[in-house]
Formats: sequence, C-alpha cells, structure tokens
Amino acid sequence: MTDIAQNAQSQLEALNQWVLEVARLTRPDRIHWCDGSDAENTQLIEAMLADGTLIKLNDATHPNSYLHRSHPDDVARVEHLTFVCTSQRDDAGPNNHWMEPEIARNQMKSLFDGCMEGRTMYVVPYCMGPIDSPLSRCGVEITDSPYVVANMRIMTRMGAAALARIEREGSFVKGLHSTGDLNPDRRFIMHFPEDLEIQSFGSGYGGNALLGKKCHALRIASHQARSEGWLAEHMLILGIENPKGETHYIAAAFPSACGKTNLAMLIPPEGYVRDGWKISTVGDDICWMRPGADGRLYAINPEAGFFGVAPGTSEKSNPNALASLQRDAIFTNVAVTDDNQPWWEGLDKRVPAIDWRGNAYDCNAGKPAAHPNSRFTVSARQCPSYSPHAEDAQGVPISAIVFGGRRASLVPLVFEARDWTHGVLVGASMGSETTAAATGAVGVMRRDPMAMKPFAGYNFADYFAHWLSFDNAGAKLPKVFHVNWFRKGEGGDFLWPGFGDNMRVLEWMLKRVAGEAGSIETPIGHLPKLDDINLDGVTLTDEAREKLFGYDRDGWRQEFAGIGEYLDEYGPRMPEALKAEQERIFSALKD
Ligand code: SAT
Ligand code: MN
Repeated sequence: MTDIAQNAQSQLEALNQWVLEVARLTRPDRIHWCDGSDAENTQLIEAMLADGTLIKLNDATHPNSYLHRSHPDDVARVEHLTFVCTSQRDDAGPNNHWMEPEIARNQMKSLFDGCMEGRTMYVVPYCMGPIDSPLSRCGVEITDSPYVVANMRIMTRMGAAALARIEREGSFVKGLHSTGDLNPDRRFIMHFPEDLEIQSFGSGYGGNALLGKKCHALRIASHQARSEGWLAEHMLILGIENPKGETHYIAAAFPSACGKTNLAMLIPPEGYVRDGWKISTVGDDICWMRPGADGRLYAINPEAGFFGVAPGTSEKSNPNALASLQRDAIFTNVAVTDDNQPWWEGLDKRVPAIDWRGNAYDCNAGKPAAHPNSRFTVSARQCPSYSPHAEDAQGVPISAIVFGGRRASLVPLVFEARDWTHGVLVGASMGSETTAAATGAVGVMRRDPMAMKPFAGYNFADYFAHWLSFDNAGAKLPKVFHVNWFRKGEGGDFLWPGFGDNMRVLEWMLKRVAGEAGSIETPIGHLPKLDDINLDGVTLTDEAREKLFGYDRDGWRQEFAGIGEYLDEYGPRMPEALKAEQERIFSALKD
C-alpha cells in the first residue's frame, strides 16, 4: 500500500472506531452513514413529514419547503449551558464557562448513555468551506436528529465528498449530538478544543445542534486558527463592485440578530444601481481568513447556506433573502397563514392563522406570531446576489474589516481606526444590546468583542494577542472601521434609514481604502467629513446629523473608562499594546 492509501485506511478506521464507540454508548436501533444524496434527503423528509417533525408548506408558493416547530423551551442558543473545556481553566478565559474536561466528559457520558434507544444514529461527514479549498476543514457530526441532518445538508458540504476529503486528510472535528429528552436541566453544549471535539445534549436548536456552525466553525476553529496562524470570525463577507468594474471585499462582525444577513445581501439605492454599483454575497455569518502570499488577508465562508433570522426580513429590508426563500427552505418556529405560507413579523400586512407553537393566532393577545428568533435555512446558491467568487478555493482578498453593534446612544454611524492596533481595540471594546438569538434578557448593553463573546473558543486576552500578531513585516492588512446602524434619537426612533442606504457608508469606506476621502481626526478615530458621504436622497433631521456624524467627548470618556475596566478583567494576560492603546485614547479624551 502507498503511504497515502495507508493513511486513508487508518483515518477511516479511526472514524469507524469512534462511530462504534458512540453506538455502544448511545445504543441506537440503526446507524445511517449520510451520503448527502437527493434520494437520502427525500427519504429523511418523508419520514419527518410522517412523524410530524416537519410540516409541508404551501407547495404552489413555496415548493419543497417545510416548517419545523422546536420545543417551546428550546428556541435559541444557551450561553449559560455552553462550556469550553480546556485542561487549564485560564485558557478558556473569563469570557467562557469552563469545566474540567474529565468532569465534563463523565457528565456527558451519563447523559448519552442509552439516549439513542429506539432512534436512528446518523453519521454526518461534512466540510466547512469549499470542498477543494486549503482553507476548509472537515468534521463528522453524529446525531439522532433527522432535522439536524437536513439542516447540515444545506449549511455545509455534507456527504460523500466530505468523507473522501476526511479519508485523504486525516484530521476532522468530532461532534456528538443528541436531542435527548429536551429537558433544559439536562442540556449542555461542551467543547474540547484541544481534542477537536464537541458534545451537545438536550437541544435540537440551531447553534446548539448544527455542530458545524458555531460549535465547529467558531469555537473549535478559533482555537485551531490560533495555533495555525489564521482567524475564525463571526463575520459576513460581501463584495462591492464599483462602476469601474473593480471589486473589493469587506468582512463585518456584528452580534447575532444585528443585521449581518441584511448587510451581506444589500441592494444599493437606485442611484447607485444606475451608476453600476453591485453588491455580491460571499457569506452572512462566519468568515475564515488567513494571510496570502501577497500579505493580504484572504477569506472563505465556511458555510454553504444561511441560517437567518426570519422576523424583520421583508421586501424592503432584504429582497435577496426573500427571493432565496421561494423554494427548498426549512423554516423553524415561524407562523403560517391560512393558506399555509410561512409568515413572520415584519414580512407583510397579512394576518397569520397559526402561531409558532401551532396554536390559532390571536392578534389581540399582544404576542408575536413568529418566535423572535425564528429562522430560515436555505442554500446560499439560491441567493440572487451570491458571489461568483464565493467558492474560490483561495478565498477573496479583504480590503476592510467592519465592527458594529446595536447602540442606541453615543456611538456615531461610522468611524475608522488609525491603524491595526487601534482597530483591534475597536473590535475588542465592541458593545451591543442583547437580542433574542440567545436566551436571557433582550436589550441589555454588554461587551461583545468582535461579536465573538459567545463564540471564542479560548481566552479573549490570547485572542486579542493573536489578532495583534497579524501586524508583521510584509502584512498588507485591511483598514478597520466601526459602524452603528442602530443609533436612536430622543424620541426613540432610529436616526439612520439603514438597509440599502448602508451602501453610502460602504462607499465612504472604499474611498478611504483608495485614499480618496479625508477625515476628521478625533481621539476615537477618523470620522467622515459630511461632504464625503453621499447623502443624496436621504433626509436627516438636525438631530440625526449631529448624532450620526458628531462625537460626544464626555460620553466617550466614560465609555473608555468602562473599556479600561473591561480589559483589566483579563488581568496580566491582556496584551500590553492593547492596554496602552486604551490609555492613550482615554488620556486624549481628558485633555
Ligand atoms: O443559533 S445560531 O447560533 O446558529 C445563530 C446565531 O445566534 O447567530
Ligand atoms: Mn451568527
């Protein structure tokens, strides 16, 4: 046997052995190795329709589309039950819940014991990223949920090709998942980044159960990326083509449910379209990037589909998403109309007939019909704006990195970091009001560095140091910006129209990248000169102009005091360079 053939053989054995070991523990009635074929998918869907896991939607308006209602206590990620189990507690950092790996493994073992009796165990080989890309990484998820299999088929490159790559390559992330009995007291999402392993029990929902997504592509991958010299980030990737036909790519980090999908699929205002501007979508949630031979950062979207927030998605906010959802989509926890079409708040003026729990909808009860974190799952290839370069094996070069949060006050529409170190601080000090994407209070301001608070698989202090390390000789790093689409006025209304009009801000960024626009220097960074931003066709009140483009020195001084305290929570492990940057800005704000 050649070395390669031998290696493939032993990889396959390692995988087989793990599958058998899991089967011995969980005791399923059947084991099914998923090949990702259409026939397999059809069979799974039929079985789920038969047992009520899926409900068929109106076939005339939404062919091959299904509704899934999750358990009402299982509708979002559960950060308090999500653990990073590194051998040293400090390696997980104050940003993660930690458990000693041995204790975590034992606890999970007793939960998994016999949990698949009467069920089928699915073995799901998948590849995160284009199947032929050196930036991609593979995993295998073992699950007892056919709903998870159907979603993983859309969200990843799942099946035979992934298995072949695993056989060739060797290393893969092991993910074990069971919905268990959905008892929230017996629900845990455990990560063992040192062993490239995930164990998830007791939830069938999104980021808790589709292990390729947040568990692998962010928590495990960020840890792996640190040792291999790349970055795994909670970012959308979009391409902007200017009237000259040049395309620049931007990666942007926003917390869950803050509009990443909408920005990734943006349709520019009419004037821009007329002039020849075009936006293309590479990804809407996760970005893996690494330096290329020319020193620039090159990015891939490790996912193959969108698991987007449904509420608020409309013809106005995101026509590309709506067009993607016309067929072959899975909807989770949305409402339905009387003719069985999916519906959610903000979609249109129709009144739904049945709410997300399956009850007759009572429009006087004052409760939303769709769950605020209801989702759609759909292949990226169905998106009209899907970039022709989204599957390029070498990735796309990134010209700008954007950080942003939901901030009702203080934070202006856009500013630019002075350099990479400042940019890392801008990302590290991001704050945002919480959303329905995770259980817990909504609308509370919290620090969410780089939108990775729930997803960094290791100590944030080390993570920031890793970010800083990219600034080395030969690096041609992207410019770093911060945006806030969510600034509110005294009356509580949003001051910026957002959605397609965010194009105006993107254009300013590209002008800055090209050295075609000046700026106003302030301690917090470069603010735009109003004349450099195209505001033709937008009417802004005086209050809006002042708050979106101005800067409140006293407010920022307080903010920077808070940022200093936040960095200190990480103790001496926090990189000096970042603390020095914070101190420099804080004292400039005092002058
Ligand atoms: O539920 S997921 O984690 O997949 C979605 C999100 O919160 O971003
Ligand atoms: Mn996300």
